[in-house]
Amino acid sequence: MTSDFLYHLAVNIPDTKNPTDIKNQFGHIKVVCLGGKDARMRELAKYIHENVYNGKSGSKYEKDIFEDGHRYAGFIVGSVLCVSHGVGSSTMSVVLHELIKLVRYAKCVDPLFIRIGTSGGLGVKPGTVVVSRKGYNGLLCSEYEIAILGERVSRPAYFDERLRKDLLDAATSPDGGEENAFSVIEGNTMGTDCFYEGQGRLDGASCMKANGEPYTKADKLNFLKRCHDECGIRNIEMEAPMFAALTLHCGIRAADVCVTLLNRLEGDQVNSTKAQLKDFEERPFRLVARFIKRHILSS
Ligand code: R2B
Ligand code: URA
Repeated sequence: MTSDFLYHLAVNIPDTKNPTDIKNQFGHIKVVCLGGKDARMRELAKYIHENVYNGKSGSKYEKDIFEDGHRYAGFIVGSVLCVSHGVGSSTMSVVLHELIKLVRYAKCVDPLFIRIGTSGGLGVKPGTVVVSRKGYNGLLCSEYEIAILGERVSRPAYFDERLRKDLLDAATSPDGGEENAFSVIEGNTMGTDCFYEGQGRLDGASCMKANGEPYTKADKLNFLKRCHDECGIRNIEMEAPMFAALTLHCGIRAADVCVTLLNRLEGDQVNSTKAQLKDFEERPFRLVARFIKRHILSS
């Protein structure tokens, strides 16, 4: 394309061969952090300003650079771009396509994409942070299937190994001790297209099996135990397979870092208090900020 308009970000690139403005604004970006909510991404930018750059990022990190698109929010802080992606794969894939094009037009060098999210845990203590190895879909296959031109296209859905190891390394201090008062583990992540029935919940508007009968608590627990025992799934969210597959397909190194808000073997309702939610949601910030300091800005 000789020109491009990234519609949902309201970013115009009149000359893709010579995208001077885009290079000036985004060419220095090394890490793109993605998370569901606009406000959380604004907080992440502030957190990185304070904790990675010691208050001296020199960035207008509170300004939403994608506000004209009215869909997603974006904040630049130093060499980090924090962007919201909404709920679910279809919503996130739109912003992901446009961001991948953006970093390519800007000629960013080996940019890393890291999703910082929330999830339901499987057999792990609420508040645990899971760094994903592979994404699994709701049929317990590690793939992302999408219809393209009337055909099923299936793509592998695993995350970058080196990036995952570096993130796990950031959980421990240089002397080998734990850096955090919370656990950081690796595990596989199921990403579903439905928060309720897709995740085997009993608190949705419908809880119905394929045969048209309602499913029971025992059915739910059987399924969740299969996820845990047969597939090594430790958390459930709504984007992992698509995110892993699209980044892998486009040659972008990516990671999924999610805190677990509850243990799904014990219940379905997310009823953490506001203070608990704030503490939990900040945990992936702490890990990713330490990773950026240790592995990105020091090199
Ligand atoms: C985790 O939380 C959201 C649903 O509440 C969804 O975006 C996800 O993956
Ligand atoms: N997000 C999800 O997708 N599932 C949960 O159980 C919690 C957060």
